Amino acid sequence: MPTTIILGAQWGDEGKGKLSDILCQKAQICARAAGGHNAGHSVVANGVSYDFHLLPSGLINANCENLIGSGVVVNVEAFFRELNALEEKGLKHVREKILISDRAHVNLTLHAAVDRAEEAQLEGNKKIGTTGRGIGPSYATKASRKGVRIHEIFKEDVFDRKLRTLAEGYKKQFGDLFEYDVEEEISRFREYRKLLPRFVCDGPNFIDQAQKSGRDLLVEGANALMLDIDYGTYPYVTSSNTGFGGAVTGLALDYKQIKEVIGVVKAYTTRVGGGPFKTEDLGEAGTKLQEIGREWGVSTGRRRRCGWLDLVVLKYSQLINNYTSWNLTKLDILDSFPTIKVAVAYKDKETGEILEHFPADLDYLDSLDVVYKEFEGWQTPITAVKTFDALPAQAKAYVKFIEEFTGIPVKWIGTGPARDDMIYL
Ligand code: 2SA
Ligand code: GDP
Ligand code: MG
Repeated sequence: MPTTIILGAQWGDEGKGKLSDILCQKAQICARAAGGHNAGHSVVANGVSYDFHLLPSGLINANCENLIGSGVVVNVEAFFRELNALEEKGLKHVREKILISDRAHVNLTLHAAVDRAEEAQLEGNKKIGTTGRGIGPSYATKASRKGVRIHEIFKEDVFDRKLRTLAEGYKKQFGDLFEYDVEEEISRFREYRKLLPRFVCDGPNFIDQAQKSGRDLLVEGANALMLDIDYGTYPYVTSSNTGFGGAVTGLALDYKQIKEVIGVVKAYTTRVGGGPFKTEDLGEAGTKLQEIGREWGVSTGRRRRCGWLDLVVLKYSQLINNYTSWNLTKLDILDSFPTIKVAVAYKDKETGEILEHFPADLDYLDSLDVVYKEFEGWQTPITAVKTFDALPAQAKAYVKFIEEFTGIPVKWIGTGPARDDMIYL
């Protein structure tokens, strides 16, 4: 390694968790830098399927230490719930292998109540379609300097006062839409205050020591670039920096130690929640992708919208994150398609101008046509294929086109959900 960053290149659920699990068999530390318990990863290891929302997926590996970094918003209830769920699946070491940065902000039940109230105020297609986990409100209280950090949980008076002040403010703002019992939350934290100390560390110091001593560090991205607060399809985004920048600030990384930035890209596209999706297929192909790809949310169970791979999005994603390689995932989901479409440009309906860049203005984006290139499908199962050379010619052509178009090499190809279903190039 020593420091490798895994980032989602589209709208999330590309299969970051699976690559993370594979690399964590070697990595000594796995760290989350941003987001919260909205980041659902499903990982299949040794025949067992594990679900992660807040915890890093390095926890499957007994030799890997895990950190929830300073840029994450931490829901303490979800933290313990997820640790219990992993233990119930037979992982015995997890409590010894997880730490939380003292600088991370606390995601409260209060934030989820604000999330619900805010979504309720939005109409129709203006709704963001959040996970309802209070992620946006957590980053809002952080930015407005009213948030509560992990280390403040242990100052009971400060913690209780801050919660009551926040609750009072939101009650004034939302009235009956804000359904929340501050005293109930305060009493729950009396218990957490006893349970949490062993898990809390000085986050930036932990990373500094790890990088200085040359330990292999894997940063597991959450969500994806097109959901980034600055570069995603704003306002239909999550509220953190989900790209390269967020990984660096969320963990205080020494950038000189970063050797690889792997962009995880699904062989087609999915999106959960509202917002633009130029290559969405609302017909047969979209339904087929959803069913074969089992495209529903790990955290909320919501159906994911499905459509074709969009190389305009990918090029834009590359422009922001500067990936060193791609992990192309779920190529097997395309096994039965006679024809596979890929977006290569957008076209201005009025002027006929071809756009190769992703625009900021969503109304303008909405007005554009999509230019597709069609590929012949391979129509044969590829899950058992273990080398690039052994892939069907049509699948190789598809992969090569993605490499040439984006200028980035494909280093990993996912051919199924299990650890072994991965071709390494
Ligand atoms: P939020 O809750 O404020 O972060 O929602 C804002 C937008 O970000 C999207 N978002 C996601 N999109 C895909 N996958 C996510 N994680 C879960 C998963 C989602 C689930 O892995 O399946 O279980 O539903 C995720 N988290 C946030 C969200 O849909 C909004 O569009
Ligand atoms: P993440 O949020 O990016 O980690 O992705 P999710 O875990 O939310 O969604 C990806 C889903 O696809 C999970 O159920 C994975 O087990 C599964 N998956 C990952 N890679 C592959 C692959 O190459 N082929 C197939 N069929 N499934 C995969
Ligand atoms: Mg996911």
